[in-house]
Amino acid sequence: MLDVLIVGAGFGGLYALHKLRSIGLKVQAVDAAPSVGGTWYANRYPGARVDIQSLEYSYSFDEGLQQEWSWSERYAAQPELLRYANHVADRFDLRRDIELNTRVEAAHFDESSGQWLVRSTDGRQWRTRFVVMANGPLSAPNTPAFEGLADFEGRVLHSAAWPHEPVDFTGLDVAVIGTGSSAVQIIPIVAEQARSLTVFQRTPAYAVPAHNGPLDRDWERRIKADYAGFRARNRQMRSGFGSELQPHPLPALQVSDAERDAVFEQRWQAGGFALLGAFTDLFTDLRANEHACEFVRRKIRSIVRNPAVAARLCPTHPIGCKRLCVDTGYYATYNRDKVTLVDVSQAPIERITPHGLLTGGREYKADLLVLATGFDAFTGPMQRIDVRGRGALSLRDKWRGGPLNYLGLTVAGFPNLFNLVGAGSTSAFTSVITAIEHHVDWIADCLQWLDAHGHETIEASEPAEAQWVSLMNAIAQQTIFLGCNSWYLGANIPGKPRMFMPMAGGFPMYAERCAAVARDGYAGFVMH
Ligand code: NA7
Repeated sequence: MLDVLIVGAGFGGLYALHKLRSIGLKVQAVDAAPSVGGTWYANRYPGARVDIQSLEYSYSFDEGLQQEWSWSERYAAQPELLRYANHVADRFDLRRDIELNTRVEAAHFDESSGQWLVRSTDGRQWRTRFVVMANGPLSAPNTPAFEGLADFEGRVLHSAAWPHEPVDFTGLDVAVIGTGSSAVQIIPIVAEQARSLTVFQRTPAYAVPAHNGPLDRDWERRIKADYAGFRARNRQMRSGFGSELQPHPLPALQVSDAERDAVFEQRWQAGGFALLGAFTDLFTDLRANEHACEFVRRKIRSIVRNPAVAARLCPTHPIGCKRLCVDTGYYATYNRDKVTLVDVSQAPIERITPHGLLTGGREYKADLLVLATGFDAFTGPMQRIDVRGRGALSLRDKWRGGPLNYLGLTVAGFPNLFNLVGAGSTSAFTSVITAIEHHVDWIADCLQWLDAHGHETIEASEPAEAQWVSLMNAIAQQTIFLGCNSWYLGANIPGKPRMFMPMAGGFPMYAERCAAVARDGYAGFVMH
């Protein structure tokens, strides 16, 4: 019998295993993949790279680890992130408690024993007191049900299920569907190699330059001289990162056009998410947000030489409403003669033919099709497992109208089950590793508190859950996030209920709420 079974051995599962083992619990982690690393094992497409600077997208829980690890680039590429996950697994001797190639298909709460029974697809079973779902909010790839896909005679590759051997695009006519973060990274690289590249765009993306390059060693030394202070300052930021570039003291609407543009330009030069941190009202005031939108549109028009193509690339939704893309040469790629941009916003992809794609009554030939079509975010990974709580309540049923949750960590009716960085948490808006560490530390404190107080189980109450969801909705209403069809809203998956799934209140507010609940003896939870 286990104390804790952890589903997933990505960055969340690895830290959960380390932390929960360190407080004396018997812990087992399982992962469907043949490797640790989670997202950074699965997303191995060319150009896959983190969109938050590596000095911030890394674990803070161990001073030795953060001092000894040295990133080669400002934004690490997928192979380096995977090496880091493996290094962490070895350094903290985690592998002895990880079963790889193990896909969990069911987790059922047994009310008579107060234990969970977890089953894998190969028939193995575990009995455990607690379950930590560390299967990642973006781990269920979305393959749209395009008619004719099975009849395509070339190769079809999904960005999140990329083959292990290198893919050579040389001499091929390649089609990419999607223009989200994954596509924005893939497109410039495919364009280098392919004979031709046709990009099928449903919604244009805002992309800002990463200005990636070798990590500045002086900056690294300065951060490492006080890494703990740097992390603490980051945790005071709404996003949990980016403390070195504080927002302008005035809102965007209270400065002159010239000053606003100078700030945006400075942020554009800094690269990455800095642009969205320029002013405090960009996420709460559509008029302020529009200034940032127009700034990026002007950049697009200045980079892309063909005005018609530039116009097609200019988004109209609020910037940041969909996750901002951090790019290397994305817009400039459209200046290549061999790259064609096809707008499928009005005339959707009708079908995949044996030799290409049909849209707007025209067939576009392709030898290789890349689906950079994203994920069934937050709920997909959870609902692909048959999770049943009290009274055999199925999570699939409970979440039919959207992912009800309390604190983004728990679901009423599912005792002793914790969901890492899922719906209701700030994960999508922070450096996810900061969010992971916060969740795991909260769970570890909670489990120790339960034992100290002689409780066997903890579960969210329905009123607390309802209040949390209405708080999440109320906060989202005050932002620009409801102004587009994003994966935050479930709008990218046909038929998925629309509910704004992340908590948009910012990391400090969220962390304080979670801390207050714990301080109040786990207010909103029922213990037995
Ligand atoms: P995203 O950001 O969800 O992007 C998926 C893209 O695929 C996006 O442009 C979609 O258009 C497009 N898409 C999805 N379905 C279709 C159909 N049926 N037809 C045409 N186009 C379609 O996923 P990513 O993998 O790029 O990034 C996910 C996150 O990973 C990212 O936000 C970072 O956090 C890291 P749409 O915009 O929905 O119109």
